[in-house]
Parts: sequence; C-alpha cells; structure tokens
Amino acid sequence: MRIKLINPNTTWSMTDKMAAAARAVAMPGTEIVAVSPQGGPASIEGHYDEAVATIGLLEEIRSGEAQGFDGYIIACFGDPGLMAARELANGPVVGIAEAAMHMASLIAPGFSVVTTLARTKGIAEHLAERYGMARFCRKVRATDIAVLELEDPASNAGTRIIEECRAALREDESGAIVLGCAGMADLAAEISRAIGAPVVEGVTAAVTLVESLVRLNLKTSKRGELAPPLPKSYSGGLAYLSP
Ligand code: 5HY
Repeated sequence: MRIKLINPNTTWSMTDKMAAAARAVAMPGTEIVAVSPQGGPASIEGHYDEAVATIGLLEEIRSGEAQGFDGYIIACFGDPGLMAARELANGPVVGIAEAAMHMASLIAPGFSVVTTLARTKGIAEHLAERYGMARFCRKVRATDIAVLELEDPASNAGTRIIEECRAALREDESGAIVLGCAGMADLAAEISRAIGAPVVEGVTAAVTLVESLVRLNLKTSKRGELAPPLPKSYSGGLAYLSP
C-alpha cells in the first residue's frame, strides 16, 4: 500500500524527520511518501496559519488522488482540513491528533497532551472535544517551545519537553503522554525512557491506523457529509481548486 504523509507546513527538514519515524513503524510493503506543499507557512501555530496551510494540504490530497494513493496522514497536530480532505479522498485520511488521542485512550484511563506554544492549547482542547476524547484528556500543556525551535539542536527542546511531561504525570495523574506536535516525531522513545510512562506520538500512531483501515478495505464513507464536493465554479486565483 502507498500512504501519502502530508506535513502542511513547508519546513522540509521536519517533513524528512516525520518520514523517518513513519518508515520505522510501517509494515513491509507499505510505501510512505512524505511531502510538504509548494507554498504555505514554515510552521503552524494558530488558526490563521492553519487556514492558509489547508489550501496546500488540499492540493496534495488532490494530486494524491491522481497518483492513486491508498491513504493519507495529516501530519500537523491541529488536524487542519481533515474533513475537507475526507470529502476529496477515497482512501482513509487520518489526522495525527485524532490518531494519538485514540491510541492513548486504549492504554491509559487519562492522558495529557504536551504541546508547543500556549496559543495552540485551545485548538488541541477543541479537537479532544470533537473526537469524544475530552473525558480522557486530563490537560493540554504548553512548553512554550516554538515549532521551529524543535529543529534547532541548541534549543534544548527535548529536556524542556521531558520536564513538562514529568509535571503532567505528577499533577494531572495522567497515565500516558500525547506529544502535541509532528515536529516531536523523533523524541517519543527518548521521552518515554526518561519519564517511565507511555508516550504516544501522532505520526507513527497514524501510520498504523491508516494501514489497518486499508488492510480492512475501509474507505471514507461517501454517504452524506463526506460525499465529494459539489461541482461548481470557483473564481479568481482559486479557480484551479474548483471540484
Ligand atoms: C504541528 N504545528 O504539528 C503543529 C503543532 C502546533 O507546524 N506542526 C506545526 O504547535 O500546533
């Protein structure tokens, strides 16, 4: 099977890091193709970034359909454009926040999300509500590490994240940690060893979920809400996106 991993931000060093983590857990016979859109924000740290990044994401889904991919991963913890992508794609589309939260709920009665900037906490809390995970999500915590600091070895990001995870286990009485950024894809094992508790990372969780759905021949239902977008004219610079 062929899975298209889409990092909606345009930082390719982060896309490559996610690809390595994804390929490390993919089954033999699963091809992971990891991309960033042609254009968009270098990092996604709020609603405006998400809105603009969603155009590039949908471009990659459209080209992915033409390239015959079996499934897709939205590799950004806000799961931007998830439902729009499901309207476009035949194969399953899984967001990393959705994947990580569901996986964590299978191994602990409560988890904490440890994410980047405080301003993105609301987005994660809203997703926990939307996915029916609010009763499992004990708290969303910010490290105040900017997304692109994760690419800077001098930022000491790993140590700062571990400290916040330890506080989460202590204060939230959580049994597991969900990492709140795709840019943390390479840190899960190290953090889990340091804190002595399960750490769920969304990119790898999403790979195994998409593989399961494809193996079960389960595709996005096209009955009702996620039926293909209705054909109509789009004008101006976005005319090329008309369904
Ligand atoms: C992510 N931003 O996973 C989110 C994380 C965040 O560019 N990739 C990003 O802070 O919301």
